[in-house]
Amino acid sequence: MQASKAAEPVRGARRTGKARVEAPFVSLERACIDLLRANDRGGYTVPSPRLYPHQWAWDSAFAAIGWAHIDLDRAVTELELLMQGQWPDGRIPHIRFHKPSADYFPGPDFWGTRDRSSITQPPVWASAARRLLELGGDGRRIRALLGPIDRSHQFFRIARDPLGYDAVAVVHPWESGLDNSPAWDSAMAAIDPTKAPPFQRVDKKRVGDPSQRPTDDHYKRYVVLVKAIADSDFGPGPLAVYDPMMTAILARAEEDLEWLADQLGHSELERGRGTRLCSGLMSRLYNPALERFSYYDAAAGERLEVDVVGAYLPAMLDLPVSARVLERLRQSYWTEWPLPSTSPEHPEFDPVRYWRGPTWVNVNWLVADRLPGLKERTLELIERSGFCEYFNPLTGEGLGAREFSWTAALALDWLRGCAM
Ligand code: 2M8
Repeated sequence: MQASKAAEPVRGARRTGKARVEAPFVSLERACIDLLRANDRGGYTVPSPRLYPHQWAWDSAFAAIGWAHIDLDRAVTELELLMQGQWPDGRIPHIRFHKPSADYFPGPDFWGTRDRSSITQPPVWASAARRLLELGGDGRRIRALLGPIDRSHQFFRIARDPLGYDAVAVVHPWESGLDNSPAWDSAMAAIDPTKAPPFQRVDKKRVGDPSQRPTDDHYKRYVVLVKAIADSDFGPGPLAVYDPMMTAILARAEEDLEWLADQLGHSELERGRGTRLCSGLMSRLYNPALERFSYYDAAAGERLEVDVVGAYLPAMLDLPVSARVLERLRQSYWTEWPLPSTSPEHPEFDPVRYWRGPTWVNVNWLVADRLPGLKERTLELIERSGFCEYFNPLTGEGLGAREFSWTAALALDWLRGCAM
């Protein structure tokens, strides 16, 4: 499919800043395009202008998927800039700080780096590159990304699998992308918040209602981990939790990288890594009694049975148990506005606090082709509440940042008839 040329703005829609991006929309598709253009910083897309003014890794890959429907060359540039931030050991930093900004904490000085963070994020960039090629992106430019993408995948095996499980263990909740999920609570309990150096949060000022953001106690622990990683020469630090969702995303990315290598003639790629990750998921993290996946705290040697959406996300893959896991997910997570990020039955479920209950468009996008009705319901939610960062799964209220890029990018991908 060829990306079509962007249409002119539609009259009558409400404006915020330069873009017409607030519900009700005259044209949702038009509003998605306007939002991505408004959040473009000349080659990379900020997740949201006020709360997240830098380049975040998985946000950027999702934005590239949106851009592919507007301007394929611009979409490839997004991934090129993302890969340019790569560390020598292959990791793609979860944040790249292109310009200084007082609007975000922690900045590079806190990370102990010049212009990038020292942890990574869910590796969705191979899957984004695949989408770009499928939509007609420049094969020569995309081929040049395959070596760096390959090295970014190898980083997980070298530095994020301490027990040799053929799975991914995150070293910071921020690395998982689901930062504040109850999945990390028990491992984070071992991190001493009193060790945090003095710091000033900016996020609470940007999102008016602090009940939608992590608590100060959690933030102190995040900061302690950032410092511990810097102090260990950017090695793993004290936390390592095997994460089924991150592992599933990498397994999908490995499949997509193999597909790209076949299409573009990249013969150096080592094959079969995706299959190994699927075996790791099944043998190490699947719990047949619960019909979902577990987390595993490698530092404590403890299996963690937490009922959060990430425990079901491996069902995005063709695993022998996927149908069963999807059925469970539908039974427990089909709220008024699915999917909540934490089961409503979980004692820590909170419908407004970030990653502890709200619905997120990127999570839905990852499984939507396997859960009939989810795509339509999510588009309805965006039509109704706008391009919010996340949404109350019970009421549909929009929460967190407004003008949030991946909400628009992935909605546009759906509207143009694509599925993961
Ligand atoms: C959130 O994470 C950042 C830290 O990386 C933050 O709260 O400051 C998460 O939702 C993460 O998944 C996302 O990539 C980032 C930017 O949208 O915001």
